[in-house]
Amino acid sequence: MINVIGLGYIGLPTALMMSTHGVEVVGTDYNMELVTTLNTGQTTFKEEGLDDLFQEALKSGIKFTTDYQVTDTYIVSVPTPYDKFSKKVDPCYIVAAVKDVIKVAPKKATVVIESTVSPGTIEKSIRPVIEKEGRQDLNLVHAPERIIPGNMIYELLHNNRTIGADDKVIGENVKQLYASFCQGEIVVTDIKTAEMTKVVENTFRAVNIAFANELAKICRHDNMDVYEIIKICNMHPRVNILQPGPGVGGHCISVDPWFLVGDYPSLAKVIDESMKTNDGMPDFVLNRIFEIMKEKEMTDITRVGLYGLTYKENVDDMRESPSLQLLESQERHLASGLKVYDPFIKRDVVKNQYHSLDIFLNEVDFVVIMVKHNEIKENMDKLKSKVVLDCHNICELPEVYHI
Ligand code: SAJ
Repeated sequence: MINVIGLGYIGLPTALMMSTHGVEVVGTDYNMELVTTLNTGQTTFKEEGLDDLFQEALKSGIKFTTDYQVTDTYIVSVPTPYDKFSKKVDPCYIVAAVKDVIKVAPKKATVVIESTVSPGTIEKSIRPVIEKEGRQDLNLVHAPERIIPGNMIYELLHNNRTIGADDKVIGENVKQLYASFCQGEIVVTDIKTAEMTKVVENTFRAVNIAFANELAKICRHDNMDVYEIIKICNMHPRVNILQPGPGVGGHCISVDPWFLVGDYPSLAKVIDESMKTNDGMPDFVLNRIFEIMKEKEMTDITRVGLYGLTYKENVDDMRESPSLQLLESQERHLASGLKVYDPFIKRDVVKNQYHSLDIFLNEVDFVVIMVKHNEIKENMDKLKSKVVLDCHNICELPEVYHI
């Protein structure tokens, strides 16, 4: 039996996937409310295909509880925040989960950590925890998750994976477990390499996006079309530039690269600058709104609306989202009034938030497309009479503004 600890964005789909592939699974989370929701037959977030997988897993006998199980394999998938000041990873949730596992784990059990951590974290922060309790018999393994919100189910099945272990045999055993559902290639390596590869993957993307954002600023300054330029450059066989945007959100690409800056401040220069570039984009958009209002002789900020609150398209996750950062910046500048709408956010989370696209559009003359949800792509004609700042180059109406 596998005990999956932490039933969030990664733990839940992973537990369901194993359960539907012949593995006996118990999911544990210390959040009683979350466990109750799952036990009443409902999922806790929206994700393509998740509900169907959940129903299938219930039929396969998956269980959810707040109790840690006595078993030989644990998978820990809890969040890893970072300290905003030092930029270092904060492994407190992993430490807490491992301490709880130690209390019940039988001799020689394997503890697989899926949560993203910076290189050396397991050695520096987790191993001492098990040693302090005299539990050197436990096997620590790192199997960083790699799935992208919006396409999690497909990617769980098809992505390649990395398993880091001290011992090849233990690594191979864990590989067999993941191979129960994973059709990709599974590489076994050591723990520190596995930790580093995960952070590097997200850093690669963050730096590439920062490059695109920097190009957007250069092109804005000299009146060039950044999208046309990136499109042509990407026709070169060895160039693959990502897309500029209103900023980078989510709990991965906007967070993980900071771990390297925090641990290697005098070495991680390109990464540091890239992160600052991406973090500066919501302010850049705010400034574009100001410029466009001036050009259009608009003075009423309450007639301006942000479309989208989530960190990217077609998900309901708002963590670190560029829209939230922009609204915070508005407040820091002692201003208020921007209207907001997102079809995926049903509760009121910010001021002046709307829950109907049509009512929102009735109340604004200037729409800023912050997120490229399918909904707005399908309703582009409703923006015909509006001033539009399209941060994703998805709107083909004439006279649209870009970042
Ligand atoms: N973004 C851009 N321009 C782009 C692509 C994305 O501005 O060309 C923005 C998005 O709008 C979003 C942010 O970047 O705000 C991040 O979105 P994303 O879709 O690139 O990635 P995440 O954070 O949802 O998921 C990433 C993935 N990592 C990589 O692609 C290397 C995923 O595979 C990881 O599992 C996940 O991080 C994680 O948990 O680490």
